[in-house]
Amino acid sequence: WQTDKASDYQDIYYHSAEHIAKITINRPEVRNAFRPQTVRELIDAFHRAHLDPDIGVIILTGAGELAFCSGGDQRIRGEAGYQDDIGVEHLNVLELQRQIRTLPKPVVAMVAGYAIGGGHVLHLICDLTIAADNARFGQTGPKVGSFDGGFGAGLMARTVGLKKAKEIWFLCRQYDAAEALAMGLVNTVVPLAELETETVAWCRQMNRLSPTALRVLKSSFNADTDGLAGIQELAGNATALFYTTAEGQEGRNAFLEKRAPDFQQFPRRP
Ligand code: 2NE
Repeated sequence: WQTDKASDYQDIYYHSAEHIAKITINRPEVRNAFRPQTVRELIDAFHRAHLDPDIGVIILTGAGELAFCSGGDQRIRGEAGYQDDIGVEHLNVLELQRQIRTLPKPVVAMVAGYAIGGGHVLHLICDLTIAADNARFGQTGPKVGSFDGGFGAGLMARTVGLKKAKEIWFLCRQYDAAEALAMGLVNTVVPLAELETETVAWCRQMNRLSPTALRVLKSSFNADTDGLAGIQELAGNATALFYTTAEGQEGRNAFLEKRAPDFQQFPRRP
């Protein structure tokens, strides 16, 4: 992996290799819990990977073998969110969730150890999850006075079914990797020592496929759940593809050349 020297992140790492970006939450002393700064840096890193034409697939992971992420840092939880350095309270992880969901490249959660609370929702939001055999999953919200009724509830129900999703939230149990696989919460489970090799193999396989097909498919999976925002995402791909056609370009050219557009030259296909 190459370290990104341009960034001066405190809470995360950004690495890249072979058209893969690897974004790592680096707060192992708190099981990779996030604070507002962590989330701000993650948003910046995902933005970077999104815009980099050399990157096809993104991995999200946690430093060390004990945790992927344990959710919001409870030590700095104030009365209306998680406090930053100047005392402003945030729930900016919700913005990060939307970003991971809508950025047009596959995002793979690489989970060793705990994916708990808001950290569990982060892996859920990722397109695929590769789990090590020591991974443990669960929500804690009702135990610690919190909940995620957005994607945390709705996407969970779509992923594992309504009954199981309610069990996960209502009982706050933890599930091991085999149980997570059985309920469709993860894509595969591998020995801890093989976690990164296997994850990279999945990423390489996706990178050999058509980026446009993957892009449109990702937005298609969102379209039926995300209402007009989902349709906007899917339709944006249609617009971008239309821009690449001679028919789309005729409209732009005619405007720039101050003439009437000639759309008659294009077929009206059945
Ligand atoms: C993650 C888990 C299950 C790990 O257990 P274990 O036994 O392996 O470790 P331990 O001893 O609990 O944790 C090690 C150190 O990490 C800190 C602990 O306090 C401990 O610190 P020291 O005693 O060594 O000083 N730590 C762990 N998680 C932390 C956290 N989230 N914030 C701050 N410090 C944390 C176990 O630690 C656990 O259950 N952690 C809490 C999980 C949790 O409840 N997360 C918040 C859920 S709410 C949320 O994330 C959220 C939301 O619901 C809606 C919007 C946004 C966020």
